[in-house]
Amino acid sequence: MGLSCGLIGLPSCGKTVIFNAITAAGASSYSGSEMNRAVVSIPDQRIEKLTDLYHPLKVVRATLEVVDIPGIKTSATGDGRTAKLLGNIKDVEALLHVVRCFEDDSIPFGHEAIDPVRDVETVDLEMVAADSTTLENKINRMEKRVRAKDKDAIREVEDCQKVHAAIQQGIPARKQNLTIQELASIYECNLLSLKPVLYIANIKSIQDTTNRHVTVLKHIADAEGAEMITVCGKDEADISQLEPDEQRQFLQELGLKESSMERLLIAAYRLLGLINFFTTGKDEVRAWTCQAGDKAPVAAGKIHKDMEKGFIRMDIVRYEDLIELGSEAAVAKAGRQRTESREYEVHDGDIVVVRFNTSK
Ligand SMILES: Nc1nc2c(ncn2[C@@H]2O[C@H](COP(=O)(O)OP(=O)(O)O)[C@@H](O)[C@H]2O)c(=O)[nH]1
Ligand SMILES: [Mg+2]
Repeated sequence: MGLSCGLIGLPSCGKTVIFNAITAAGASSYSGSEMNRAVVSIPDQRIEKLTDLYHPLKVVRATLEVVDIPGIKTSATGDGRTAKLLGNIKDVEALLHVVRCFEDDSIPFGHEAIDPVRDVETVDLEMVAADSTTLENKINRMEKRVRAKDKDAIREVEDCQKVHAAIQQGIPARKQNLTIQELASIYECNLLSLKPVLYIANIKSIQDTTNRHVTVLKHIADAEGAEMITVCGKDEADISQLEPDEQRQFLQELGLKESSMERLLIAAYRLLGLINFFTTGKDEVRAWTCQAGDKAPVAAGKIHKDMEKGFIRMDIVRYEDLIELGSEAAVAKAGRQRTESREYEVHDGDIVVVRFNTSK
């Protein structure tokens, strides 16, 4: 299974409503009983264009797993339930942090006023508290090796202690500007506060795109170099119930191009550092997912392990060239088809044919 991202945030900030809107927007399949989980398709206009060009029997889009992680509590009690919730955060690679930016007295929130600063801090502190314990456990486990003057262990523990000290001051690991060495030292801890975050400002209505709470949240996001997107979970959930044609008409009437759920999924995908490459043909047009920076054999391995093992070369047509010239043959004729070897880093939008040797 591919990568997954988790919706987190205080109770009643709108996670489940947003989850429902997301899963209705992308064809979904459910699994798991305790938490809402779904595998959703990532919208990609290029797939539609490629489909028009090839009229394939089958189209396969890129997917992402989205998990609705039920409420982090307002206080760090460290009880079993909290531990379990935090454990669920461990299993996702990126966090979609929903922050309530809508006022509505009829929906209890456990607070007098809406306050994104307080809410983000509360959630960060929960994660930081869990990380503190995780780091302490690791440091304790390594004590023997440190006493035996194992140089690697001493360095690793020093790194962990440094991160731990900052965590004790309430600074999430993702905001600590850690070096590659420090990141390697804490890698196995899988710290919650190190996971990349996309902030989601949940607003009252799709038309009222901003308010002072959204502005505050944007500042928080900017300060840590994170992205923020604004959605109205409730309206989006309603829209997602409409037929595709009605949806488009509805959005048009509001002067909107796309549903914010599409924006959200694309942003989540980017947050995970993922890119798409394609394979095309009469049988199938398919988007594949790899990490930005993956070399050609690794990307080929996403299609089939044998392609990675027996990798010879990759023939590539750029999506833009194909659309401009209209066919692979035309791209080849124009001399724009490329052949790349093992060291090539696959680009977003590459249409590939992998040449490989099965006897290797
Ligand atoms: N007005 C308004 N209400 C919302 C919005 N998003 C969620 N709600 C309402 O807030 C309540 C809590 O939402 P829910 O998704 O269950 O929160 P969760 O605890 O984070 O999963 C529900 O009654 C929703 O209908 C929104 O964008 N605008
Ligand atoms: Mg919920």
